[in-house]
Amino acid sequence: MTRVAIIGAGPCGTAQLQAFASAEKKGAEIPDVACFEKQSDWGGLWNYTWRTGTDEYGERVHGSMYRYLWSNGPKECLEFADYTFEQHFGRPIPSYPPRAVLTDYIKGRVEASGARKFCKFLHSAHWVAYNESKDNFSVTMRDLSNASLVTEEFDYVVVATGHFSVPNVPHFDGFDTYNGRLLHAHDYRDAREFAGMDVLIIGTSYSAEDIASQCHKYGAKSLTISHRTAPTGFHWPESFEEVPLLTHVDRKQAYFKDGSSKNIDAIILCTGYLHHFPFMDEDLRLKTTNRMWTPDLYQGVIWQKNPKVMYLGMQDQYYTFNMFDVQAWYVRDVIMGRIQLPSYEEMQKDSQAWLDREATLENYEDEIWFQGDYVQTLLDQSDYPKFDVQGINNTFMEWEHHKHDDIMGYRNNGYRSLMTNTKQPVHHTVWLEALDDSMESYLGA
Ligand code: FAD
Ligand code: NA7
Repeated sequence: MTRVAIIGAGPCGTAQLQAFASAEKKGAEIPDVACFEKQSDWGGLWNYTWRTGTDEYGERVHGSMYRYLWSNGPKECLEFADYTFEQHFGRPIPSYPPRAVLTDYIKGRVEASGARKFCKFLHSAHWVAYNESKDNFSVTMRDLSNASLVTEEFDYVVVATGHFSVPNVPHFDGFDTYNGRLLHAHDYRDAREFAGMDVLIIGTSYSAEDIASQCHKYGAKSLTISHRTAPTGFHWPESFEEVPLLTHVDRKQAYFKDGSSKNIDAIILCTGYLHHFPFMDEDLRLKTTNRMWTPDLYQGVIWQKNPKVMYLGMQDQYYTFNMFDVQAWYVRDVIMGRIQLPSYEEMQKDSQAWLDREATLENYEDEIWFQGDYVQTLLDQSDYPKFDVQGINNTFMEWEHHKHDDIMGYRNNGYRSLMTNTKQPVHHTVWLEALDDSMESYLGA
């Protein structure tokens, strides 16, 4: 029987499990599937942990999520087509749920499908190598429960370990002797730590805008956002300032490229993450930056140099959960022989066309339509329930406009579900004043 190893049980790995479970439910004979997850439960980044650095087993802590995190995009853009929010929560709920609510939703679907039977928790991928003679893979796992190494053979390997976990940490002169708190976003956990402080944020993307907003919400004295390429351009509150790139620090004084300087109590490096797969043999290892089209992956998922290796969710992400789903359904159908892959040359040619288009993208609107077209391409090729991709693109446009109108207030909007067509309510409390991020508070009237 064909054996499939899935590495990681976050939203991507659980999407892959859901895809197989759904085929099984429809009567298909599915392969022998095993999902290896280094945490003690599924959910990926959405499982909050207070830990930073290494965990109780000496493994690198995967989690980058922090307390009080609310979705930074409308849930209507990530909704599963086979399991709606209304199905899970029994009624329409507001559009920007806090972390616990999204975690409950992700876990609820895969729990209901009975896919837990495929999972081995506390198993960390250690090494994956291709066996030329057998045309299969030896997958070595570290069983964290008893610190032993276990090797099994598989015909396919699906890598679903995410790419927002291993921090990209630049160095700036003076960091060695900086007299304040210095950390990367990966290790940021609680905004209250920064109450009353003058905080410097390096970077201008999602982590920067959300962590800056959080620090403001929970009482930071001032926020200074330092950019390498361009300022964010959002209408920030008065206590914010956007400055060019940091040049160096001297004790607690931070100096910037325009010659200005400022006394800073804490520096948070919101400088992104590395695609890091140290457990994959060199020939199988994806090497890419965080971008809209990842090279060497046919249809964004198939490792062209050895198409029995698949990578899920490796793109920079506007679309998330439902994109992971269409990827997982496509991968399932390749593995189950329902989709035939073309030659290496044809795969390369197809990828090159996407890369050429990626090079023409000028702004977020172009990027959203690009990713929407990609999602549609995969959606057309499997039996994943059809959904209105253009409608989701339009919701993304509204979201971006709301952010540019009011960065502190965009989460106070409600959108129409593209899956159920129901307009979702606005939250009972405006985001800036909603300090309690529990599921009970969010779902309360
Ligand atoms: P992950 O969620 O990272 O899951 C990967 C899994 O693989 C983890 O469970 C991990 O333990 C496991 N793993 C890793 N290495 C190994 C190994 N060697 N062996 C075995 N298992 C391993 N998306 C949104 O849609 N909305 C948001 O609001 C949002 N906010 C975000 C906020 C932050 C701070 C971050 C970092 C990301 C956010 N995202 C958001 C994007 C996020 O990437 C996706 O929502 C989603 O978690 C990606 O799923 P994944 O399965 O690819 O990766
Ligand atoms: P992103 O989106 O990859 O952004 C990384 C940011 O870091 C971006 O603004 C970069 O600036 C900046 N960066 C990277 N290296 C440097 C150096 N050396 N100096 C200064 N600035 C730098 O990562 P995020 O963490 O924001 O988002 C990842 C996910 O987490 C996302 O899905 C969210 O939902 C949460 P650039 O524009 O390239 O000049």
